[in-house]
Amino acid sequence: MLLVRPVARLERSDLSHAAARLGLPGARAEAHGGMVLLVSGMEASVASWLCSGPPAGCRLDLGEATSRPGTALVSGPLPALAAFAARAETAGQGALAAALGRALEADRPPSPLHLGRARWVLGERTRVMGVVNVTPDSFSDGGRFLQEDAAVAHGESLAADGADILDVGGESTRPGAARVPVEEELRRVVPVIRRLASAGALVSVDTSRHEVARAALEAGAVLVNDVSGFRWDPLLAPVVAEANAACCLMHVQGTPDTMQRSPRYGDVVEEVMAGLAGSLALAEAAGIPRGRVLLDPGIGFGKTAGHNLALLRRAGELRSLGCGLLVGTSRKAFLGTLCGDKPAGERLWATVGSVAALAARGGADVVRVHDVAEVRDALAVADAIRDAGCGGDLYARTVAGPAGAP
Ligand code: PMM
Repeated sequence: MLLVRPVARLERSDLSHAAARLGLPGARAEAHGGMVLLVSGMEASVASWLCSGPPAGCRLDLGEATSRPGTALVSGPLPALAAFAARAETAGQGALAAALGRALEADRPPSPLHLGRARWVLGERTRVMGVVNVTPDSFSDGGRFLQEDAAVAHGESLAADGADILDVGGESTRPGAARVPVEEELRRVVPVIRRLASAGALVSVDTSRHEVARAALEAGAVLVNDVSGFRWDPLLAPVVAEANAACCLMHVQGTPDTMQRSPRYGDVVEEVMAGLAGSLALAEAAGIPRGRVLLDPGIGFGKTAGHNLALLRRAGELRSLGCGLLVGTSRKAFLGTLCGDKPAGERLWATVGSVAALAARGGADVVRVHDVAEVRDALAVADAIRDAGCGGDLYARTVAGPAGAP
């Protein structure tokens, strides 16, 4: 799949990593001003068009021909890259032009997300999805909210803590989890969703099954959170489309049964991006517009700690898919490992650290967490640091015009 993504450059070493991805010696990687775009999955005809007329005012490094065919780094000032995208369009390279155009827009907020009657303007602040697991076996809170009343009370308390949306799930997706019968999943989630939604909360349902999604949407849910990204149940996307609902499409390598056995990637960001692009295509084919789609890299779902960290560091690169991003790090195993093998119940501060680090870099529009009050405070600070504008009086005013203009 042809993909173009902006290389996140926090440090000089990021460029050498990009060069290594292309099989080039690190010393050859040099940004030619402005942005650096990593192109992969080019067919031979696209690559030879690229070589025949390198973009004016930009630098082009093609990937090593035998081991990394179809890859390139293109860098340059934004106007030169935009002109190059326009030239690709007129030359009949529509797919390359579209992918370049989306990558050039990646630092702009995606279009607002429509959730039932609500409309979230993305980019303003990081929103919080509170987790309500109505399960006996979820990895961090299994069994605590299995009874309907306990689940509803928990949802209400997360809403009072400031959750923007509540994610109600009736089937654990922890590694090795067995599937529950549909009737049982319905029995667990539908009454809880009905009560929370009728009390005024925005509610999402964490399910991969169309039967459960349909009943949850009828009971008042506005978003379907599918950890399979529409891959496991072909009837799910049409149910979401028909209800004009929103969806969160997550990437997973394998299934919960097998996913943590030995996850492997050549380039984790690229493969997750390709998977999410495929899920987005399934959504669009079913008639779900991008303004109703969130994408999620699936932290811990068929990924090692190293894969998770690379995805969190480079989450912004996934913005070239043009949708809002949801990220779920809450209490996950890699956080425990980073903090000296802490169990799930002692990963609150590690969770807070992860969402703050992510938010300060603009890496997520929504975070999915168990501990809403603590995360809201951390996000208030991280978002404020990210958006800080005033650096003293000289920054607060525009220069006065002539004749005493204000
Ligand atoms: N993680 C879990 C469950 N559902 N959904 C999305 N979109 N993203 C996630 O990271 C995610 C998810 C596992 O956590 P839990 O068992 O505590 O709910």
